[in-house]
Amino acid sequence: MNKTTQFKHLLQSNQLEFILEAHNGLSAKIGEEAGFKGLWGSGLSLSAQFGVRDNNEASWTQLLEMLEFMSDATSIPILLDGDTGYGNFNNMQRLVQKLEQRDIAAVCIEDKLFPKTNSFIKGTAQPLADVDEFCGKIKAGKDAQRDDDFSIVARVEAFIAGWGLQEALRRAEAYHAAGADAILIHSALSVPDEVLAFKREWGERCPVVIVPTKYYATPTDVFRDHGFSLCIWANQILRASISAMQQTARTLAEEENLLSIEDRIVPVAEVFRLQGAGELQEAEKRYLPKSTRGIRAIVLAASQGGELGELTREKPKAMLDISGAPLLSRIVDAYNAVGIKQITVVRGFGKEHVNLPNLHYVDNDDFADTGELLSLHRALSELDDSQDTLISYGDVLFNKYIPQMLSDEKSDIVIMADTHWQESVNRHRQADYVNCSQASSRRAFGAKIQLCRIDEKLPDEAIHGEWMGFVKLASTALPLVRQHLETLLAKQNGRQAKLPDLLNHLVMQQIPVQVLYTTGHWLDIDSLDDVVQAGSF
Ligand code: SPV
Ligand code: MG
Repeated sequence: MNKTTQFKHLLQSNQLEFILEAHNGLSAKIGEEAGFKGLWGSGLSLSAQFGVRDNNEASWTQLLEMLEFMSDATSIPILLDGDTGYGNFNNMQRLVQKLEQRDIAAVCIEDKLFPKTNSFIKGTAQPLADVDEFCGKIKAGKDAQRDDDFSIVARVEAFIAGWGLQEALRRAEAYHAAGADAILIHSALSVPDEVLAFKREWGERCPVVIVPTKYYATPTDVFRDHGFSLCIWANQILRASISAMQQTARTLAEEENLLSIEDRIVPVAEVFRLQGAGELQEAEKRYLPKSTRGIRAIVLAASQGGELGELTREKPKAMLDISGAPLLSRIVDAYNAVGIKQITVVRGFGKEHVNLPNLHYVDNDDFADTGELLSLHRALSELDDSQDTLISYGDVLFNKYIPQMLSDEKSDIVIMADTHWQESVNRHRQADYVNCSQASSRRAFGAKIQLCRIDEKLPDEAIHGEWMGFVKLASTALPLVRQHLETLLAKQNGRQAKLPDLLNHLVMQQIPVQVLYTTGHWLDIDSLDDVVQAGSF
């Protein structure tokens, strides 16, 4: 429903409605979230938030800019406190046009002289507008509006200026006849006597709006019983924020630390929520090219690496010192070198030692009796499906061209295999060998090679290479891979399963796993000998 129509319904509903003061996009949004069906663009609050007086010191176009933010931030109607209309009938017409353009539902103008003064500052000394001049302004405003539901509220300041009920009624009658959609009857008394007397005489001629700032002690049911249409809480959000700001500022100035403040203020996450940061993140997934979103890495580093004996008695393998820097920091450097800086590390054994900065840590505290797939699952549970993901091990050093090749490859699931696998065999260690749709050869160059099986125990004649521990999952493959990962983990011994088990499972499900062949430029740290070699890697 149009905001203008929403506001009209508030004015015309047969119950007392409430609108809340707001003075910027944030307060407007907070008002809407609290459940208000409309907002009051208070002149006092708007000028105060600019740090100026409520005397038309801020120009009306400056107010308009802020109203645009308020309107954009909300879906409920705004009634602008338009003071005196910022000039004569001509200025009023332009004001109405500009408000309609910004989706402001209604404007209230008061029968005082420009520049006005807030009604609570020496009200009785304030001159009132000439009735005929003010009626012309109302008529001009009504003639200027394009939307039939745009409302003009005429504010009667007769009580404020020290005139009595008869003057208030005379003015209200004239404004109503000039086309005003409602009358706002204002009073500076601490009791509601003036507005109640007015309403008794006025009856139901048109909706009546009140601002009980000074007669706040009056029970709201009194207003209901008298048939008022709209009640404006005109400045309480501004005042509440001033209290909070003053208290916080003073405490910080005195204490010079955040300790007694932090728990009394909203977390920055709440600021982001109010700003709609989540919506932007969703939009980025839809509209940004994938390359711009970047690629991220998961490093599986939960295991102790017991084969290194004394070296890994306390620290896990990933934190082994390699020529003055931990192995993990060399891995991070290689990723960083190709622009990958979002790195999630799964820790387990000796996790307190795995503490390099700028990494996202996920813990697998069951590392002693679980396998890599559980670690991978822990990491993926904390990540969304928006980014391509490289997976590697915390004990494998590599040249930066490896993550580069994997990122450049467009297929959904990609692994890398070293065709110089026989050299590894010479070192008599266990390795994950791959059998593929095609061996590496000049003829195979450029062809899409698919994984057929990955196994430590392949017969030599079936081996096409040694898997180097890298898997790339495109963002589009993540939901499917998650699903299969969970299926495997749920199986008997699933919690001990390793990455090759996942790859074989995917192949068995006819999900293609592409293989990129390469030679060398990586080092799996499995022995003291490897540690020595790593120094010159
Ligand atoms: C305002 O909120 O700016 C008003 C109401 O005009 S009052 O301050 O009570 O005059
Ligand atoms: Mg005002």
